[in-house]
Amino acid sequence: MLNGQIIKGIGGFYYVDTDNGLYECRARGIFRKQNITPLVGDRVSMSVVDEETKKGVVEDIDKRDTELIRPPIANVDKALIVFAVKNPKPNLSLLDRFIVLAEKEHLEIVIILTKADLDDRNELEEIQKIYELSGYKVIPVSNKTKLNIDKVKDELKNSVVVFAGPSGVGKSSLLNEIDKNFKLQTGEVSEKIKRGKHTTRHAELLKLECGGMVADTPGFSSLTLDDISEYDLKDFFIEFDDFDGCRFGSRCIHEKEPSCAVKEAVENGEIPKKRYESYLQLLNEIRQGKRRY
Ligand SMILES: Nc1nc2c(ncn2[C@@H]2O[C@H](COP(=O)(O)OP(=O)(O)OP(=O)(O)O)[C@@H](O)[C@H]2O)c(=O)[nH]1
Ligand SMILES: [Mg+2]
Ligand SMILES: [Zn+2]
Repeated sequence: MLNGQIIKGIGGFYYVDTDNGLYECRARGIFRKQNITPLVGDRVSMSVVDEETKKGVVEDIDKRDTELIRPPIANVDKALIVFAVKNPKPNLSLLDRFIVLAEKEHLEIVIILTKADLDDRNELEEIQKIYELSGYKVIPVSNKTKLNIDKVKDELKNSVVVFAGPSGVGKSSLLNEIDKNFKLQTGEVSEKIKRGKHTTRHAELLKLECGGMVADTPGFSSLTLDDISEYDLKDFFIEFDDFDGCRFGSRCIHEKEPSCAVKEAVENGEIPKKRYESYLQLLNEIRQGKRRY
């Protein structure tokens, strides 16, 4: 038996990186029966079927430290959430959904705003202000002018990081700037509808010269918050934490309750209105989703 990590999965094959090299593995049938899908990032035990052709079988999956369903990846400790300021137009509701899912997994979060070179109406600054006020680190980037590529590199040191965001925002382009050896495929954004073309098809973990690992992933265009209850949602909007003086204490969901410190902070501009509106929208979606079942 060998220990290793799945760095890529394509069409039922899992590529396991071990001290003895890279193996192409099938998963044991029992996983399918138990409804377990191996994920990129999984630490596994594998048996060798043929050493010559480097073929094997994934026998066992270690307990995951963290797990994301979209993009599908296990055991990362940090998420670089990548959105473009333009082409495609940033969907902040989608950004907030991803933040919620990443907070739920206790990932460290950094927001990367790409295509700064296309920002002719100062939209980048507006978005940056919102998320910095919420407490997040925001890095404006341009893969064209190479703005802040070094700052992104600093974020990758000694960490296992996932790049996540919609199609066409420049995740693979940014990784190619970080390491010229990656040579990841990048794709045009459609002229007419200004959307990405889903160029990256599979999540892939790549080794960094500085010691860490980074995962390029396929872009996504929607996210649902299936496993989160309406009472837990507030815990994943970290800016609410600073305001705990609600009359109903920790039971307050900051919606219709009187003397709510969070609502007051929104009025005062201490919590961004956009984020609070996003919170209410997600709260309602969760309730409607629950009613369906
Ligand atoms: N102007 C400008 N264009 C960029 C920048 N970064 C990427 N692009 C372009 O945006 C397009 C999409 O880039 P990709 O790197 O393929 O985007 P992606 O996020 O990996 O997309 P998926 O793999 O589909 O999820 C390409 O045509 C890039 O040349 C940038 O900073 N500025
Ligand atoms: Mg890509
Ligand atoms: Zn409240």
